[in-house]
Amino acid sequence: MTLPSFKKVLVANRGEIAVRVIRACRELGIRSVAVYSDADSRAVHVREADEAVQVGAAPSSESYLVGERIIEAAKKSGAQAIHPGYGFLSEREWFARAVRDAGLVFVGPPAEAIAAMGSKTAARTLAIKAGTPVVPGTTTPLKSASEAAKVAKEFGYPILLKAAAGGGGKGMRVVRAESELAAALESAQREAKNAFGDNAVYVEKYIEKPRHVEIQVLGDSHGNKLHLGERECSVQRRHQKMVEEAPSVAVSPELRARMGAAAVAAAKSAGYVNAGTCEFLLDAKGDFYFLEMNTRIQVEHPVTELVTGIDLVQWQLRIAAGEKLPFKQEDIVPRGWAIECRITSEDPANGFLPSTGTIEYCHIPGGPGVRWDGGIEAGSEIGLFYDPMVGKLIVHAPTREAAIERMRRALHELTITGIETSRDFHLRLLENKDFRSGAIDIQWLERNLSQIVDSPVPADVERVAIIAAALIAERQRVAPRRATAAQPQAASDSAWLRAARTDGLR
Ligand code: MV4
Repeated sequence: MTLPSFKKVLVANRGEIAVRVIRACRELGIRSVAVYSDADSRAVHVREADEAVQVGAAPSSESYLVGERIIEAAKKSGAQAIHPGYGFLSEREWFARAVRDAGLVFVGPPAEAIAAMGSKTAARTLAIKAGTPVVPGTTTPLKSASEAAKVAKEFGYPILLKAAAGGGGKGMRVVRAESELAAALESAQREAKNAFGDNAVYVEKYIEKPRHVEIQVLGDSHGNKLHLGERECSVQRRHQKMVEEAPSVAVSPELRARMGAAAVAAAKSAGYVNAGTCEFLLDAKGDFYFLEMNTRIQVEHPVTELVTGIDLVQWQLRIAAGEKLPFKQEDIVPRGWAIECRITSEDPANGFLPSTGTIEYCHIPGGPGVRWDGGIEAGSEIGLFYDPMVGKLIVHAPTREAAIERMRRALHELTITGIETSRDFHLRLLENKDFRSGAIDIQWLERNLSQIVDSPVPADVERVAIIAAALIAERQRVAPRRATAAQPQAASDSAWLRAARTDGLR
């Protein structure tokens, strides 16, 4: 394998994904250029890169989203390519085009492929042409409620109205009867117009209680395309994934091959190159339906890396530099089980309210099969300008059970103080019997949220007892007489108090 021809790459992002890309660059012998806003001058990604360029004020609309500034920074620093990470400019067709027009390489798909997959109705049309199963429905925007009613009659209620330009569930309405249709269509169109500046809404059959299973695709510029298996992403709240795994308990090798082939076919029809992901709904019967294609590296890519042994970010860079994929589809077999927990600066006890402050102490887990992709350290300031995800804890083990035990162990090691985080919530979630058996769907977390938030973290009860024990032991050590006078005889002490005292003195 030849090394990529890039000598320097600009990383148009911040936080953990910027650090992830910088790491890949360093391993490939590529120099990295970070960009940063006024809020990020002392951020980890800025220090980890070989160079850094300030691109504007704290709001992302004045820094990480200003394409011209970023392209200018790339040219000034002598970078040959720009890696957009996820979010920000990663799926903006105009940015991919502007990078190319500036004589630089966009580390991602061609602008045309981003455009082709950018509209849900266009993506459905492409998928249908490719023979990829899509949810029954239309591929053109609805003109009236009566048109919607006619389509709905074909496959029956409930139906789902969706914004063609949609994302994140905006402009979506479930309709369970014809009588609700007109009002739902009007409000979906209004919401779509406000969110995307486009009121186009189309209709799909509503799939009840499906799983969200997505297929990682990788394609080079020489016509080779393959899939790297699935990720199970059903554990989500308000369209924010909280736990992802690879593989999925619901996907057999045979189903993986069929979903994989369907994803590769959809990618081919869009002229896709580089790393991308096809999202599917998988219903209880085992039928799957293409939803959309994400034309970027995704947050949850590490679980695929761990089970396939393929470094996706390195391959993004190698593909962008013109390299050929050296592996064949049959070489790719998922090994073991990987789980990722997205650690956010949110307070689950307070309705997941974003928590701000300075990280005062930070202990990152390690040991066998544990990976941390983070962008924070002690001293990092967590504000409200950007996404609340501070890092991802990812584990790999031979089986799902072993991976869950490993994640539990690693979450216990993870200590972040100064801000609230989702860490304890993740520990609680891992105790849940539905999660443990894999009996989950896309609404499972929201149905069970309050029960999980209110459940105890068993090992933490022990931890609190030990801290209490240390305090009791210390009090009795410094004031033995008062303790003797005020407390019951040792013989009548509870086993708990005796154990506590010895543990506390250790
Ligand atoms: C659906 C669906 C059920 N039936 N389409 C939500 C966001 C967008 N990416 C697609 N979404 C859905 N489309 C049909 N025909 C349910 C969802 C959905 C969902 C999908 C994936 C992950 C989480 C979700 C949460 C709620 C609804």
